[in-house]
Amino acid sequence: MGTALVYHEDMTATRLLWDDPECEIECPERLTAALDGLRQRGLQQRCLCLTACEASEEELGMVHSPEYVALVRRTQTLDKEELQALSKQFDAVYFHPNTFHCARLAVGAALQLVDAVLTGAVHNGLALVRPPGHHSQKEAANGFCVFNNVAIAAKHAKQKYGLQRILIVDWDIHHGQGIQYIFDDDPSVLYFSWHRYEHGRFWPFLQESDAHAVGQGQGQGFTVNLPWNQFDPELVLVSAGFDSAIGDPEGRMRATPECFAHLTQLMQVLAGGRICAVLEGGYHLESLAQSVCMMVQTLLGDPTPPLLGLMVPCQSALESIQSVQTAQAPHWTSLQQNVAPVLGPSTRFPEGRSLPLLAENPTYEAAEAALSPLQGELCLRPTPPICTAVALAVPGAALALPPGVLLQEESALREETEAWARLHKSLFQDESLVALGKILCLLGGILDGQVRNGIAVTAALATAATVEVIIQRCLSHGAQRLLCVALGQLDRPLDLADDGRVLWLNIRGKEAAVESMFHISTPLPQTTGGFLSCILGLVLPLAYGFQPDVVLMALGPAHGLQNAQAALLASVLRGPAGGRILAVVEEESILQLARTLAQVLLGEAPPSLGPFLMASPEEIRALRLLKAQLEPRWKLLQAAAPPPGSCSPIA
Ligand code: Q9C
Ligand code: ZN
Repeated sequence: MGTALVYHEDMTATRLLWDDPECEIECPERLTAALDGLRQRGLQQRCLCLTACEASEEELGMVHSPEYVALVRRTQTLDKEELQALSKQFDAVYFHPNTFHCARLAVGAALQLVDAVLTGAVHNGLALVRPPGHHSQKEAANGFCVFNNVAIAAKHAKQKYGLQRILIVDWDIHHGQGIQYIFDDDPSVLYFSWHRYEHGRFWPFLQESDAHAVGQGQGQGFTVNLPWNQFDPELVLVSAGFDSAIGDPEGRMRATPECFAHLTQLMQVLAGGRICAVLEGGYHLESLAQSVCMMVQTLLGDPTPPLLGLMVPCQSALESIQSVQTAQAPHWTSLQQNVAPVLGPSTRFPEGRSLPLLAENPTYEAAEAALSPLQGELCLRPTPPICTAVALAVPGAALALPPGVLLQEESALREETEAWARLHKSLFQDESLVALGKILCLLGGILDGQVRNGIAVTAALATAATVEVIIQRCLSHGAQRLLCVALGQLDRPLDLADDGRVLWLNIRGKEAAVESMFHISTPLPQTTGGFLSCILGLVLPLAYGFQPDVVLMALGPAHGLQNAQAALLASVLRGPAGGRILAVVEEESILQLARTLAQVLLGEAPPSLGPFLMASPEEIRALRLLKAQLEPRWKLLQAAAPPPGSCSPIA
C-alpha cells in the first residue's frame, strides 16, 4: 500500500501553435518539470507508477454531451487556422491536433487513480495530467480545460463503486466553475473551492464564484467553502492546482511549497486517507515542481516541513470566511453555533472598493525574487533514517505494534539517566529508571534528527516526572519552543519559567482557564462536535501559531481519550513541528492505544471518531471564553473553524 503516480508522456504532446500570451503558460514543460522534480528527489521511485490509458467516449459521456465530444474529436483533423478559429469560440482555450488524445489520457489517468485507491491497491495518489479539467463544462472548453477530469472521476466513483459521499477540494487559484455547475444540484458531491476572487474581478469573473453560491435544489449546502463540517466523505478528490504558489505569473499569490504539504496533510484525516489528486493549474515551472514534490512527499507519509512566516490571518481572509459561514449557516446547523467573532460592519470593505492587488502587486516581484534562494534548500532537509520508534516499559506490548515501527532497545548511559532522575527529585526506580533510559535515548534520536517521531511508554505513576525530564532535556538541547499538549492529570512543572519557550496546553478538568498566554487549560469535551472544535478550533491554531520545534503529547492518568480521539490529536500535531512529535502514554493505557498512535505517526489516516454528537452549550461556552482571552496573542484563533454540529444539512 502506497502512493500511485499516474502519467503518460503523450500528455506533453499538446501545445499552443500560435501567439497568445494568455494561453502560452499552459505548456508541456509543466509536466516534465514536475516529473523531473519528483525523480530528482527520489519521490517518483517510491510511488507505484501507472501508465495512463485513454478514457472511453462512454466515460466522457458521464459529464459531456455527445455533440461536444464529437466537436473535440474533430479537432484532430483541423489545420492551424481552423484550430485557432475554433479556440476563439471559448474563453482562454487552445486546441491542438493532439488535444483529443491528451484530454482523453487526462481523464483516463484520473479514473485509473480512483480505481487504484478504491480497489485498495494504494492509499492515495496523484495524476499528473494536461490539459487540466476544472473549468470545463458539459458543452464547453474553458480556461485551458477540455474535459472535466475530476468531475468525471467523481461520477465514476459513484457509478462503479456505489459511493454516496464524495468531497472535491479544489485548491487551484481559480474557481472551478465547471465542477460547480456539474454538481450544483447533487448532494452526494460536496464541492469545496477556495480561489482568488477580488469581488468578481479575478478570472473567471463570475458572480457564482462568491460565497452566496451554495448549490441548487437538493444540492443546496453542497457547494461550500469549509471542508470541516462533518460531511464525512468516503473519498476525497483534489483539484490540485498550484497557481496560488509563489512565483506563479497567473495567480500572483505567495503560497510557499510547504503550504501544499500542510494542505495535503489536513486532507489526510478525511475519508480514511483515500485521496486522489489531479493536477489542474500551476505555471511557474520550478515553483510547480517544488509544490508537487511537497504534496507527493506528504502523500507518501513523510513529515511536513515547518511553516515559516508570520502566523497572522489577514483581515480580508477573515471577512471571506465570515461571509461563507453566513451563507452556509441556513444549510449546516454546525455553522449556526459559530464561535468565531462576527466582524463589525466598520471592518468590512465596500463591495466596489478599488483593487490594489490586480494592479501590479508590489510584493509579487519581491516574492519571485525570494523564490530562487529557497530552491536548493527546500527538499534538502534530510528525512530521518528512522520513522517511528517506540520505547516500551513493558516488553510484551511490542506484539501490538504495526510493522515498520522500530523498537527502542538502546538506553541512554546509566549515569546520564540517573543524573536526570536525581535532578528531578523523583522516584525513578528499577523499572521506571530502565524506561526513562530508553525514553531519553529515543528523545535524543528525535532531537538529533535520527528519528522522526516516537512513542514513549512510561512506567505506572512515572508520567508526570518523565514529562518534566523530557521538557528539561528538550530545552537544554537547544529547542527554542516546545509545545506540550497534556491530557489528564498532569500539571505544568512548577519550576518551569513562563518565558514563552514552553506552551503548556492542558486538556482536562472542569474549567477553561488562561493562567498565562503559555499556560492554558480547557475541559475535555464529551461530544464529537465539541472534541473536533477543541482540536481544530483551539489546539491546531495554537500549535501553528506557536511554531514549535518539538511537540510533546502526553496522556497522563485518567486522560479519558478514546483511541480514535488520541489518533486525531496526534495526526493534527504532526503538522506544526515538522513531524517531530513524541507521544507519552502511561503503561496501563497502552496496547491498542500505542498501536493506533504508531499507525498515525507512520502517516496513516486516523480511524473514524464514530457517531456524531453536537457540541454542548457548555463546551461552546468554554471554547468561546478561551478564544476571547487568547486571541490578542494567538491571532490564528480568529480564523478557527466553528464547532461542527449535525451530520447533515438541515432538510
Ligand atoms: N487576464 C487553470 O488554472 N487566464 N486555468 C485568465 C486573464 C485564464 C486558468 C487571465 C486562466 C485559466 C486550470
Ligand atoms: Zn488555475
